[in-house]
This record gives sequence, structure tokens and C-alpha cells, in this order.
Amino acid sequence: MSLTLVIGSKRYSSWSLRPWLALKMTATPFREVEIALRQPDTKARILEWSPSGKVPLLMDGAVKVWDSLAICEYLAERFPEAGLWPEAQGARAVARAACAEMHSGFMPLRRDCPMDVCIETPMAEIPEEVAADFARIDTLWQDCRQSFGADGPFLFGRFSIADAMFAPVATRCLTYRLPLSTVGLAYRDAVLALPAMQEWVKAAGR
Ligand SMILES: N[C@@H](CCC(=O)N[C@@H](CS)C(=O)NCC(=O)O)C(=O)O
Repeated sequence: MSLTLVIGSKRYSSWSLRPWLALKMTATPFREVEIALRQPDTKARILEWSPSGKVPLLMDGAVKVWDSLAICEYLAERFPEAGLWPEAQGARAVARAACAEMHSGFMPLRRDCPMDVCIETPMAEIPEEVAADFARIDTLWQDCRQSFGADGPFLFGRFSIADAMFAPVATRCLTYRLPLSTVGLAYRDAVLALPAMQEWVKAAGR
């Protein structure tokens, strides 16, 4: 087994957290290379590994996979026993739709509430566009929990890639004290309580 995951600073790199968490949940040992973001040499250091000039990037022998969602998909195929996608076809399709929505959307939330797992800074006034993104995410979380979540505390019951994709939103809820429904709050806490999440936050310097 020669897996290397290249990530950005644990404090800030939301895209890195996603496949890192998915990989942790497979319980597979891997080498981690952390590149400090926001430094003069960040781009050059990332380009030593990643053709896109972005992290995360997974190396599995000669195979290089860049982009968080593509890495998660690769892990699901590479470690089928980890059950990283829900088993039922309908649930799996919804999980993929939720991941795609996260991966391609919520620009105001990303812009105005960047991930920083080392601080807590409640937002005095939540910008309208951020509130709209957040309301949509809370609704999505509630729908998934209600329709598919009977077998555990996560969106599709057992942990899945959908939880990895939304993990950085869970941290932002805490950082910025974004308001959530009761179901959304319980889900946020389930994600933050994962031992792997706590390991990430601790390593980030919190
Ligand atoms: N769509 C990409 C986004 C990757 C991305 O934007 N990564 C940021 C760190 S979170 C990065 O590499 N920033 C470094 C830079 O742009 O110089 C993914 O899903 O992996």
C-alpha cells in the first residue's frame, strides 16, 4: 500500500479535509504531505505534486488523482468494503447529487465564511446570500436525515462521502455560529464528534 495524500494547511484547506476524512474512514494507512497555504511559495510547492496547481491530490503508486470529489470516488472504488457510498441505488444517487451540489455551489458561503478550524467568530449579521445558501444546506441535511438516515447519525445513516463533502460546512457552522434546525444541529455535532475530525482540528493547531 503506497498511498500519499497531498493536502493544504489543515487550518484552512476545506477541499483537503474532504478526501482526508474519507480516507481515514477506510482505516487505510497513508502518507500525508501538508503544504502551507497562503505563503509566497505555496503555488510552487503544490505544483511539485499537482498538475492542477491545487490540493488535494492523491497518489496511489503511479496513479495521480486531483480534485476532492474525484479522490473520494476513487477511494470508494479502491476500498469497496469501506462502504463510502450508500448501498441502495436511490440513496446513492441522492448522495451523489448532494456531493455535486456542494462541490459546484454555495459560492457566497465559501467566499464569506472561509474554513478556519482554529477560530470562533460569530457573525453579527449574516449576509442575505450566505443565509440563503445556509438555509438550503440545512434543508438538504434535514431531508437526507429524514429519508435515509435511520441507520446512524449521518446523512445516509452510516458515514458516506456526502458527510466528507459537508464536513467543512459543519466546522463553519461552529466557527461562525450559523443558525441550524434541531436536526441540522445534531448532524453537525455528529460530524464534529468523529475522532478523525477531532484529529484534524487538533493537528490544525486548535
Ligand atoms: N475543485 C478543487 C478545488 C481545490 C482548491 O481550490 N484547493 C485550494 C485549497 S483548499 C488550493 O489548492 N489553493 C491553492 C492555490 O490556489 O494556490 C477540489 O475539489 O479539489
